[in-house]
Amino acid sequence: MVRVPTTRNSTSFSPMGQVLLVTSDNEQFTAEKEVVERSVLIRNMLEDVGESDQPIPLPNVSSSVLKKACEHASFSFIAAQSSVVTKSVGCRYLASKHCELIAIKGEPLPQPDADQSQDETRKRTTDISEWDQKFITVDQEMLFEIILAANYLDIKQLLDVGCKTVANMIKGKTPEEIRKLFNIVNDFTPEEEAQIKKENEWAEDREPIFPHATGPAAATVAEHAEPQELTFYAGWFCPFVQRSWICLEEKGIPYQYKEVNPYKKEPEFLGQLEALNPKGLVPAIEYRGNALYESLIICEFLDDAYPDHKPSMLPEDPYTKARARIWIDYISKNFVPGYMRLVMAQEEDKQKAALEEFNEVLRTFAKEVKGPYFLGEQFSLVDAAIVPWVLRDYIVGEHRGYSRDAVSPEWKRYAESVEVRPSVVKTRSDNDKYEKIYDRYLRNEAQSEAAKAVRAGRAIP
Ligand SMILES: N[C@@H](CCC(=O)N[C@@H](CS)C(=O)NCC(=O)O)C(=O)O
Repeated sequence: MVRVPTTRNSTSFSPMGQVLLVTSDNEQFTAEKEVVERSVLIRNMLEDVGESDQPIPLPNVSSSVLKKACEHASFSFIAAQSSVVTKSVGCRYLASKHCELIAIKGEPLPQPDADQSQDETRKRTTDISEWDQKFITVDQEMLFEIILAANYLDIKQLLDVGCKTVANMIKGKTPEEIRKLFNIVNDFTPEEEAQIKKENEWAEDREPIFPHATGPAAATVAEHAEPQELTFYAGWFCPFVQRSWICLEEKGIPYQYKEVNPYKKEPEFLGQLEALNPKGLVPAIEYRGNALYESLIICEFLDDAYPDHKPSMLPEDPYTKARARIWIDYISKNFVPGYMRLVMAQEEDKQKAALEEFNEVLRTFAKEVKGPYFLGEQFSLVDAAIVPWVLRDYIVGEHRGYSRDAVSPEWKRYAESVEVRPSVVKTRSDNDKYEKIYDRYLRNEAQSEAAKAVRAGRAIP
């Protein structure tokens, strides 16, 4: 019988209970209950069986891998305990003993468990603490066994360390080098390989953009493949495009959707888009042989060119219409740049200032909302002008501390009303695809015209 390293007999100094585990090679382990409960699988099993002396079988984990898993669980448990004021004297003692040990060895302390709000960030970085790096310096067979065991035992932190290690091994390598590293046989035909390369070409671009709409927007694109008197040159990812797209959908105007990547400054593409829009930006439209651009101007044009297609995006009454335009102008001058400044802010103090400024802009806007939409019952261009960024507010939620609740109850209610409007849902792609684009903005590395303008303190083009 093996006693797991880093755990001790509970009666000697720890009030924690002990658990008996049996591995695939029939070794028996005793381990501290609170340590092995880092495994969701074991925690659930213990809950199911209740107080019992019965050993817990782990038929998918060998003794050598379980030893490693427990070593990791033990350290992350200790780190968590040492970072909070523990209730149990035994735990505190255990924690301090291990911290002393680490301090003597001059090693950095492992980080405590990431809480739920840090979950997304955790997934996106490949940073590994020094302790984890040493821990995971094992041969490849053991590395993959650890990953499989972490997945089976459902130990989030250990799985992260394993997967990030593999991700770091892959980073920057060619497919051939990766095959060599992991001993993978290339079973693609040259034709299959060429096809895969072509499909993934976009990832090599300076501003990599997934090539087409996804989620509900993909179905909307498919419904608008046939030529019409109006061609909509669009990028599925672009919030400005979404404004005009929402108006097309609201009004039920027949249009042909054409996906263009405005960042891919290829001569034939640029020729086509620059002829349509001298700024080289999407959205642009071609209507009976004439070109137009600028999202909000396209929206107003649709009202004028298609008067029989209801609803109108601006109200009939001149005063209400003028007032709607004041708030559309407010969105363009305050809200959109405020959102971008917040996304692109790097230093903590700048992020904090940008968040305060952004929240204030939203609060001011929300006070004017009649509800459920800006002008009341009628969905209008004010809503279409702002809602693309309402859909994308989870980006600043995850990375910049924004929350709808923290703005105001009026804002939260408004955001929840506009984001479920059918024309909004129909033009929406999957969040994970938007996220990829915002990665570059979040690092302040985006090279779009809008990003360059924000960086230089100029108005967005
Ligand atoms: N003011 C323009 C902004 C359009 C815009 O910035 N579009 C972006 C995509 S979201 C673009 O085409 N960027 C290409 C580039 O920056 O080179 C509008 O409202 O239509």
